[in-house]
Amino acid sequence: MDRSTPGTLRKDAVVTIEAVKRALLAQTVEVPSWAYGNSGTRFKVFTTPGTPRDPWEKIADAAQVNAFTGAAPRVSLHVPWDEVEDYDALATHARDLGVRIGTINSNVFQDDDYRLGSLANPDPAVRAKAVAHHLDCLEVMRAVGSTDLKIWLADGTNYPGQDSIRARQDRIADGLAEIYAALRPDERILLEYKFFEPFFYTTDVPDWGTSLVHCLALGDQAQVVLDTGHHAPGTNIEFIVAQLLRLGRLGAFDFNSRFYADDDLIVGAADPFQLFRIMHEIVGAGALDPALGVNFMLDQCHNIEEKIPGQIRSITNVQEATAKALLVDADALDVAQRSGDVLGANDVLMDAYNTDVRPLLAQVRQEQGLDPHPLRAFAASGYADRVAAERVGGTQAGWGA
Ligand code: AOS
Ligand code: ZN
Ligand code: ZN
Repeated sequence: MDRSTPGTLRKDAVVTIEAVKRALLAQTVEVPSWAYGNSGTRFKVFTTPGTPRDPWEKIADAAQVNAFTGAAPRVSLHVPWDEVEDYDALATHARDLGVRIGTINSNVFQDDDYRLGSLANPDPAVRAKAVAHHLDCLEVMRAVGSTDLKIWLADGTNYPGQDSIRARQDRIADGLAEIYAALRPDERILLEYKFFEPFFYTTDVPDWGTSLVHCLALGDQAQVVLDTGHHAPGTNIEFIVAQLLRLGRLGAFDFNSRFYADDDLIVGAADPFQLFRIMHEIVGAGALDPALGVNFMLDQCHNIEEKIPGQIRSITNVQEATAKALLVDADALDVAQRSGDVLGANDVLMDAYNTDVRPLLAQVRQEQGLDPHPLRAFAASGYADRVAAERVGGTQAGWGA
């Protein structure tokens, strides 16, 4: 950054800008299959024309996001929402469209048996059923060539005294240990946390501390998923990111935005500055490098907006926050921090944040052979009209992504 002209890219900093461009080119974000289905609230599910009718069409839509951004080569699946007879064929279908299947998400929250929880359920038969579902998910992973199993447990209680808080932790630890024991050496469990909902008194994995405690007990192949929408208002999420990175236990992000709680709005829409601060921690730890194992995923739903453009916007929002984080003058920041220059340090960060990185990203896309404006290019492609004509009766995404 040129300190004399805040908000502009330094023209002579060729090496720096080239390095930033390289990092942006290498960055990928995984998209969720459920973002392409209809979703909504308990009040109303609005439908959109051309909504995918099955997992094959969801993957086709996800492939469009990759085609126009060049940055979304993986699609997360959800079992059973994306259940098919032939997973091998689904993986081939994805590859034919230029993407591949990423994380497999389990579902132990939609069955009547899970009224009192899944792995934490007081009934051993229900716990066994929840473990078995996860073992099935491992088989799906292997069939589609994925190595990550993402577990979000909706377990919790609604009333004080309803169940033993401690016993539920023990049951979860035992269930997770059974699933972990079935992992192959290259596979991971990604354990997500969420502070409340669907239960409202206790949640059994409510925070990063609880998720981390379980992951530490399991072993190196268990890591924490940080869903940006799953925190109480005012939580310093970048602090959690920094801590988990220190410990080598940040396995993945579920990116989205929230104004209230788990709204699953487009990432970077509610608080782009927070997203920048998160990406600053990522860049500072070198964790953009896939070798560190942090999977950047979206976990969103698009209740009223168009879905493919919603996903494209999400990818470009992540790219913009990343570009700004990459532009932070690390040396100047270090000097300011070491010398106790409080405002100077803050200024270094804000200079990067206030830079308009859209021209840089447009350039990166052009150099990739892509249209510099993915949203406009997608709109001009005619894909949305084509699928609206072809597809009738799109499916619902499933409950509350
Ligand atoms: C639920 O609130 C979580 O965000 C989950 O990550 C996710 O939506 C789910 O795993 C999809 O089944
Ligand atoms: Zn999530
Ligand atoms: Zn969520």
